[in-house]
Amino acid sequence: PMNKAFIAMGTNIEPRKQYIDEALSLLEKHEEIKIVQISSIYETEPVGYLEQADFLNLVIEVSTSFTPTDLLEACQAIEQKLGRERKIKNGPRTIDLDIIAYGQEEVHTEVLTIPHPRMKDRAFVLVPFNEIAPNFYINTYQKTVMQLLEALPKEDLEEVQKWAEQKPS
Ligand code: PH2
Ligand code: MG
Ligand code: MG
Repeated sequence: PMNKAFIAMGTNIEPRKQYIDEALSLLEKHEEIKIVQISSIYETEPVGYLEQADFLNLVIEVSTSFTPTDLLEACQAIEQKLGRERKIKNGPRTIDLDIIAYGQEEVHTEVLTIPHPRMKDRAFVLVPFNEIAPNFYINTYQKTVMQLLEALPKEDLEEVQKWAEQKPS
């Protein structure tokens, strides 16, 4: 059976766009994962640990036959392959792949919590998520993605701007 899941991606080490492209193509290499939608890319101010470069963030929808745990392992393998190092909590990274929702399932294991416990507070997740799935309903919060976004402080939205790749002229 195929399940609808959403993955939030973030990077703040150059070449940021290349890390995004490589992560997408590595996800697609799995027969068990089909990418269904890709949001715009947003440039966002760091949240949590402030002394670091701005991020590029986006959200994708996938259709997957993987279980949540298998999908997490696939995401972590991609982070490893793209040189992710974990030195500082919330610190700089080549690529971060977070499963933010997996159908209407709630998952609570040692290594995985779905829905992602901080997504409802984060404009850098909700803005791109709302772009591709405003009416997706999250049982855990009894709200749609759009309603979660509308509940954020308005000033948080200013820290999330659509990003346009600089094309050589
Ligand atoms: N990820 C974090 C912590 N802070 N800030 C932004 N702007 N974007 C992120 O993806 C991000 C963050 C932890 O994973
Ligand atoms: Mg994260
Ligand atoms: Mg992560």
